[in-house]
Amino acid sequence: MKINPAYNTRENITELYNKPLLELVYEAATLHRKYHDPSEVQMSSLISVKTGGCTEDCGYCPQSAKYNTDVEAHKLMTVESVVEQAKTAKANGSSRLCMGAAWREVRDNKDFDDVIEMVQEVNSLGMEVCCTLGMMNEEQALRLKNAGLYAYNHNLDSSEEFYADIISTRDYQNRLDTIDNARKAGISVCSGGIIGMGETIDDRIGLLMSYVAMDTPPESIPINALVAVEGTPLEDQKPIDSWELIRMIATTRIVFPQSVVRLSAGRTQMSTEAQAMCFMAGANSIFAGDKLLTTPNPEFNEDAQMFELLGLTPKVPFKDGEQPKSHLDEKIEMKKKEQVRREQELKEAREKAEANGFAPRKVTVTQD
Ligand code: SAM
Ligand code: DTB
Ligand code: SF4
Repeated sequence: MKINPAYNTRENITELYNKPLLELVYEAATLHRKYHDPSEVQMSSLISVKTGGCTEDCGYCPQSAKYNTDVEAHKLMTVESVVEQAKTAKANGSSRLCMGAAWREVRDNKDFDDVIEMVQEVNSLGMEVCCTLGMMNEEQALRLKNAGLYAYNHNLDSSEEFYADIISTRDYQNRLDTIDNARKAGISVCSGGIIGMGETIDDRIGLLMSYVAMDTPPESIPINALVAVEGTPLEDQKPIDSWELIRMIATTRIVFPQSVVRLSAGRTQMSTEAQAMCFMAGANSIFAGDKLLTTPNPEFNEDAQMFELLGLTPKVPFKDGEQPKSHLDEKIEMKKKEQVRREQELKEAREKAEANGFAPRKVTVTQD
């Protein structure tokens, strides 16, 4: 039951969303127990591998170059430092590592080659690797899949109607196309939204309806509470009430009984009691570690205490699917061969020149 047949229209999902809260949570908890082990919660860690300077204008995002926020732009991290951070996340109980880049879309350049290597390396640590790199085409999705990517995160954020109010530099269909490309490449889909941006309840239901309309809904659905960051157009949005988040999580759990529902951004403002209600309502994943991409998140040890208190255990990797194999990447291999060929040519030219009595000239070979 990937989509609950009892709740697959706008009308009956709205009715569900508006049920008395405890009824809604009870129904969600009951279904949750049928399809999942309620004591298990997936811990996923985020690394912002490329921060800030993004050309998009997503109204909620501190990484857009259009807004004046405290986020400093950084170029792509090195493969080594990503692997170091991944090891720490694994040692702290995370089974999944999600690498985020402040890109509008993936480009076929050296940075993408490096991301491919990051995916290979983190997959070889035995973690589920997820990326969120903006839009991508089918060929790029396949390269990521062959590198060992497990999941791709690409949020629809809200309803199609509300989308244009928060983003003008791309449209909803662009997002749907990228999700489709991930799906076609055999990558598990992670897609969800944000509440607290000024959207209506209809918009929240509209987000869920976009997933109901898919042949296969996302395996993983993150529900974020807006982190209102100074300098963004949504800086003055009031924090949403925890009850609204609990209601949204319970509704998502009931409509998509088999998906993983992630209690995502916004946990620093929530009490342990409110988070406990989210787990009761069917949330079975969190982002772990003291930072999301650029904003704070509870520390590993705070979450460890909460897990202990609530009797929760971290989910082990690859419980819902096989570990993908990392294959050699054709493009990177071709580049390496080309580099070897050019170095050989230069060596021969130097030897020939020296044999003819010319002084050697210093030449540096750079890789594109
Ligand atoms: N650039 C890529 C993209 O937009 O898909 C990947 C990174 S982007 C930061 C990933 C997601 O983070 C967004 O789709 C949005 O749902 C979420 N996000 C960004 N800023 C947020 C904020 N201030 N509060 C809550 N969620 C946020
Ligand atoms: C998702 O749904 N939430 C995460 C992850 N996917 C990439 C990102 C939350 C970002 C919150 C704002 C920030 O830290 O920059
Ligand atoms: Fe760029 Fe992603 Fe932020 Fe939008 S959400 S501005 S695409 S980093």
